[in-house]
Amino acid sequence: MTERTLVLLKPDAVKRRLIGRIISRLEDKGLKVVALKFMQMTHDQAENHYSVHRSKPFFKDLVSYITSGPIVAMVLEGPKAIEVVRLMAGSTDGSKAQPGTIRGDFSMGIEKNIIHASDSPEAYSHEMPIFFNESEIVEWSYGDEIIY
Ligand code: FUP
Repeated sequence: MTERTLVLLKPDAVKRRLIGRIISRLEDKGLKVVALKFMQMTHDQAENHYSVHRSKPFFKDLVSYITSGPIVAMVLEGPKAIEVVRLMAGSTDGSKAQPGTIRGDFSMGIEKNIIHASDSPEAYSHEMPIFFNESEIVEWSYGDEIIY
């Protein structure tokens, strides 16, 4: 079933000039970009995005980090897109993430871990409107369904 997921390339990905390489990996897999934005998150957006972690000891540092520089926000579409992008992202802690995953290949840390990807349809429904209006999501077709 085709679904959508919200992906963020975090400030460390942008500062390390990894935007193109990471988007290439996601495109190579067959995921379709349906929305894309370069932006800097506000404090309010960051607190809302990470609201499930509000009571955690790392919350304050996480909010400062995610607002410390520009990010890329994307909505990607594809069959089981949520599960597929989570697999490609790898475990939260880059030092433990499998080589071959985005975090496994590009991160050594748990905070500066390059990428965020929605972990459920409920998370997507919460996260997507923080970054995009419904009108910014573009419905389009490759014109070749064999892509999947
Ligand atoms: P993930 O879904 O893999 O992005 O991970 P979580 O939702 O568990 O955590 C969200 C973000 O909090 C992570 F990307 C990094 C940060 N984090 C920490 O900084 N310290 C921790 O101990 C756990 C998570």
